[in-house]
Amino acid sequence: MPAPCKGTAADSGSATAPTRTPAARAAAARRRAVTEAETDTEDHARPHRPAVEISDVQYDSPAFGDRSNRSLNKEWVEVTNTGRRAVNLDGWTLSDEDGHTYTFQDRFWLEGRSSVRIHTGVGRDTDTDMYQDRRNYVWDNRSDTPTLRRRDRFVDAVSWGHDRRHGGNRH
Ligand SMILES: [Ca+2]
Repeated sequence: MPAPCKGTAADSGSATAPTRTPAARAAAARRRAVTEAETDTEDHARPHRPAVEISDVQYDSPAFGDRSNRSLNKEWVEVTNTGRRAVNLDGWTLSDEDGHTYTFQDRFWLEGRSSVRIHTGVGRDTDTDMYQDRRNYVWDNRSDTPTLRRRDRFVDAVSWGHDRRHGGNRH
């Protein structure tokens, strides 16, 4: 399959930029406080890159078409924590372009330097494999953009197929 291309994260580096007015400073301080609170569990060695990213996607199940649970589970998105510290994914979501959203299970910690695959079908969650428990494919084979968010804030996304015309509903 064609390699998905990476999306670009919104730049969060402006919090440390010099500011000129008290109001701007206050706003910057608020932003900084929020940023620091939210990046507390991330890898501080690379503050401008998300420590957690979408590292791989198999959007076209090799067993495409039969819609068996086994086939559904061969459709997956892999999420990797590239940082050293474990990250709590409580409240994180993974969505497709149509708004189908998977919410990570409560209190799930992704260990540093480790990955978890989010399978489309039904299964029992483990530290390395989690399941959306869907009865149909979710990642469109023609074009789609799995998007990872942390409480509605963009973290990472990958896209494929957007050089082609949209149309149809082939999963
Ligand atoms: Ca698919």
